[in-house]
Amino acid sequence: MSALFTPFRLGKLTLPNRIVMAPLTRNRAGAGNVPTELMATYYSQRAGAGLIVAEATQVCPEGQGYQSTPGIHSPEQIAGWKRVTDAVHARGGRIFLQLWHVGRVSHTALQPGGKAPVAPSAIRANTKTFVDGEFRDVSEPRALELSEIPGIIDAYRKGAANAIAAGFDGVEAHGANGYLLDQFLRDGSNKRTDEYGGSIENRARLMLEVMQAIAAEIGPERTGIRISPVTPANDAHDSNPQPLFNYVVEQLDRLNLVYIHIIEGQTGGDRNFGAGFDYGALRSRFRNAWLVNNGYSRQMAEEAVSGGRADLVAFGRPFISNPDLVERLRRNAPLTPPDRTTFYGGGAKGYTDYPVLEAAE
Ligand code: 8OZ
Repeated sequence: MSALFTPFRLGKLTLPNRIVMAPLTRNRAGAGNVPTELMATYYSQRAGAGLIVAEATQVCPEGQGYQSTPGIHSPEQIAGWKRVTDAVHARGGRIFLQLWHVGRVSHTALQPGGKAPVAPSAIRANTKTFVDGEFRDVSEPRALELSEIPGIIDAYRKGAANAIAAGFDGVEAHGANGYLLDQFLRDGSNKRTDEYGGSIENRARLMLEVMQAIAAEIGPERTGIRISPVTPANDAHDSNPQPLFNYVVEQLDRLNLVYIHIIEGQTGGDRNFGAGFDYGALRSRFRNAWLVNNGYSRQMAEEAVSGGRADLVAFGRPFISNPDLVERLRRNAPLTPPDRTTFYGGGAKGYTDYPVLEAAE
């Protein structure tokens, strides 16, 4: 039997297979950024995944960077997510929530009071966001005051507590793709001169304090994190990512987090971007589950798991257009290609209307 279809113990959960649904931004939250019944249908259709990681979800209003992304900071949002987790559990699935703060990747039109987005330093990112139905350059951010950092950490802690209240099996902090935690890590976006900037230890401090707070709140066995060491996404860049991420992973290991989810290369693009980066050096520093992602085919995933390079493999776009992706991979059946025009925003079209295979004989 293929290694992809063997069970895996993740904290207190037993995943029936090694295939994870990656977090996917779909911009379909309702008024108040509340998860809808349609979102419950979408996720429950994908309950065959070994684990679903639900889409990036802001932990506070300032953490939002794109229109119609869900939150996990209001009672209505918690209730909306409860419908989602109930629907997934009713179909036998397991689901984590990705906790998000976009930092500087935002627009004043999305910020409370129309204020500037927050960041480690007042450096505008060379990237765009989706707001009022169109792509626009992100706004110039302001640097967070040292006195505001505890509030950021507390927002993640509350987000984790709210996620558990909403019935999630755990959370994944979004430490990747040039959002707030990644902005602090990298010397391209972090020019601070206090204890949150400068040395590797200082730049990693916010991420590690956030993870410590989440793990203390809900347990390390329910706490994962996503990182993307070499991605240029959202203008992320660092002069020397290898020692930075060696240190980050060593410290995450000390927190006994349940998994690290790693985007290899350029997010959603070239896997060889940043060639020469030694991912094995990271893995050897971490004892718990290693979840890999970025453009994996069935065969690549099979090789990664059977060869021991990874425990779990996340698929993104294939899960958009194949709700029964696990069953298709099991049968080596053809995959439906996704329609990019319906990725972000809209309703059921391109969301809950992709077909499943006929029942197997
Ligand atoms: C695509 C569009 C908007 C956001 C990420 C959360 O890159 C995202 C995202 C992806 O991690």
